[in-house]
Amino acid sequence: MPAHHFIANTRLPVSDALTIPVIDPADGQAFDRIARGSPDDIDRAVQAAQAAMGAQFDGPWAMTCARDRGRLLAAWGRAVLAEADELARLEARDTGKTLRTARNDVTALARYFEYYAGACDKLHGETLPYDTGTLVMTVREPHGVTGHIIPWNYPVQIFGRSVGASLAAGNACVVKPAEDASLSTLYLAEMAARVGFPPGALNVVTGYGHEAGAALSAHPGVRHISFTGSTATGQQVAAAAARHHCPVVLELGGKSPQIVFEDADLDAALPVVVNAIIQNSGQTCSAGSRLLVHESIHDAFVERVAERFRALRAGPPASDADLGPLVNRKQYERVRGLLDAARDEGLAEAARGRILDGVPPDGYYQEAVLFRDVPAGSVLAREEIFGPVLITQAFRDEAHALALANATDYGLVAGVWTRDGARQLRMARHLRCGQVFINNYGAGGGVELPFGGVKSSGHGREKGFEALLGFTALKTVAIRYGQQA
Ligand code: TXE
Repeated sequence: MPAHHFIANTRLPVSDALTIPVIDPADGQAFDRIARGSPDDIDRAVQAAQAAMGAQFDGPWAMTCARDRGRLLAAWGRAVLAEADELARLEARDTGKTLRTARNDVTALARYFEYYAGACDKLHGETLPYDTGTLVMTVREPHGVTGHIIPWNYPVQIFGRSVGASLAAGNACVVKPAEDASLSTLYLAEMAARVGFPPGALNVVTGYGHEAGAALSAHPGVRHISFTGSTATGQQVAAAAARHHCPVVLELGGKSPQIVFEDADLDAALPVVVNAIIQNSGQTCSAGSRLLVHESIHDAFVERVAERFRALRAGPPASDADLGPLVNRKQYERVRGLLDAARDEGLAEAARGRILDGVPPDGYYQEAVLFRDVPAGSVLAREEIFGPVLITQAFRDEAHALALANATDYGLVAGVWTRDGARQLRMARHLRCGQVFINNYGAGGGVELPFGGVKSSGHGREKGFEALLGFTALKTVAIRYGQQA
């Protein structure tokens, strides 16, 4: 299929000169091409979305009632499940994630559509006490055109949570997927047209961040932006959006601690702690990348983690490997560079997994690596690595654990393992982050749970009903019907 954008339910092919190769991270070879979107393409997509909304919110999409928006989302969710295998294969090939992870992502995508389908007609305002003689009510309205800049680590899940919520709230969307992972987004847009979304409700422009992404965040027709990605790019997106007073939700990186107290159920903690860093080869914003363990059990518990690390295998997505390759050469080199910097600091590896024999030589395979007793000032303790690299630190007591956990610019997630109920509540209260998971990590990814960060991890919330509220503008309507008291 020729490289194209998808605007107003129509494929818009581009000339070969305006394309970007799609690289398979498993072997480093190009297997497809996507369109390299320009500011003009973004403008076309925004105009299509504006036409769907109508200048007075009287266009075909704006006039689609909540019940029917819900039915469309539900139909889309069913279509996703019916084509789950194909979507997962496409996603795994494009991103390098294991087929197992891609399958989970697709299941979550369907669940987002299902959840937001049911939420469309429960999104309501309030009536407020005021004067006698005046009725005041609030009405939740869509922003209009929303922009969605999506990263490559969980393309379908992030599409589902952000586009699902935005369409449920009645907005029309323009999506700019990551240049490294656009295929599933294009596939989903075709599916949306097939299940009946009207032209312009969902538009996709592929391309580079500094071209198409920058044009989308700077477009004055865009009235809300949802961005997931790096902290530095998030700042640029927010600055561009601020010039036209456009609200922005930023879901940025993390350096999330997993804190294991001496009274924890260590058998339950062990597999979860390991999975929290190797899931998606560590390319997860909420990766539990710092393991803080009470000094009385640190060495013994870390040895159990090390044993697991030694058994981990990196390999192609379709194999039975525990970790797929990293997404691209840039990410591969970044992780290798941070590991080199750690060695320059004199940090010693406590354990290393392995790469399966016979993997293609140009694939971006990175073994899982464990470093123990890493000083707080080390590059590995500070930087988001976005690879399967876990560090450990020992803590003396609860206050020390909190100080270490909060000693980061980020504030996305924290995991706490303890059986002490009062300590659970104290930790939940004092950890500076967007979500705290106690005796679990990630709560199975529940789509109902609001998700987002504080500090450099961003602001605003994705997922759950909270995200739906964020995709609306509140209008206050006051009706005078009698004498004011
Ligand atoms: O991210 P970028 P990159 C972190 C992770 C990773 C690092 C770099 O630490 O190692 O970021 O990854 C688009 N205006 N995360 O370079 O640049 C881009 O095309 C508008 C954390 O891939 O932030 C893509 O669609 N958009 C993270 C998206 O932004 C721009 C997920 C993300 O790319 C743009 C990914 C611009 N000027 C990386 N420049 C998470 N929070 O989950 C780029 N983009």
